[in-house]
Formats: sequence, structure tokens, C-alpha cells
Amino acid sequence: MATKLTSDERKTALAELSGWVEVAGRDAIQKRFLFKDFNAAFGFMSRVAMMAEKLDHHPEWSNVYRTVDVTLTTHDAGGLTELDVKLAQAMNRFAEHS
Ligand code: H2B
Repeated sequence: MATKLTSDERKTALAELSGWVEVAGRDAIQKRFLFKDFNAAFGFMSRVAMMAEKLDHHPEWSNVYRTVDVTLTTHDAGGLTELDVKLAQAMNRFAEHS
């Protein structure tokens, strides 16, 4: 099972993750993605869904029209792990090409 990041590891990871911030009162990170329209937002979510299945690691998220709000944490570990960093990196990559 993935192990929780140390505070140093978390700091380093966050510095390299554009737009992601820590969630207050919770060992998790979040980001709001804003797309051109619903089609772009849903296309992004489809790509993320396939990656999430491949990683067996899933986001907490919601979508309203062209906005996708995402929170990442590893439920099995009770906090942030390398899996969250991987998924956040993939999301940033997908969003760049949406
Ligand atoms: N996603 C997230 N974000 N955290 C988990 O701990 C987790 C998951 N666990 N997706 C996976 C599924 C686990 O429940 C399955 C059985 O591997």
C-alpha cells in the first residue's frame, strides 16, 4: 500500500504541481479546473477517469458546466501519497491539452 508523504516530500511535490493547494484541516490537495465549455470539461474528466482506473486511484470531484473541482487524497493511507501526486500531474497534463 502507498505510504503517506512526509511534510518535506509534500512540500517538494506541491511546489512542482501548478495550481494545487492543500485543503484546510485535511491531508489532501485540491484544484479548480476551468475549461472553455462543458465539452472540454467532460473530455478532461473522461481522460482522467481512464487514468484513475489504470492507477486504481480515484479523485473526489464535482463538475458544474465548465468547472471541475478536484480533491485528491489516498483513503487507504488516510492522507496524501505518491499516487495523488501522479494523478495530479496527469490531470495538469490533460488540462493543458483540453
Ligand atoms: N482511490 C483513492 N483516492 N484512495 C484510495 O485509497 C483508493 C482509491 N483505493 N481507489 C482503491 C480504489 C481501493 O479501494 C481498491 C480496492 O484498490
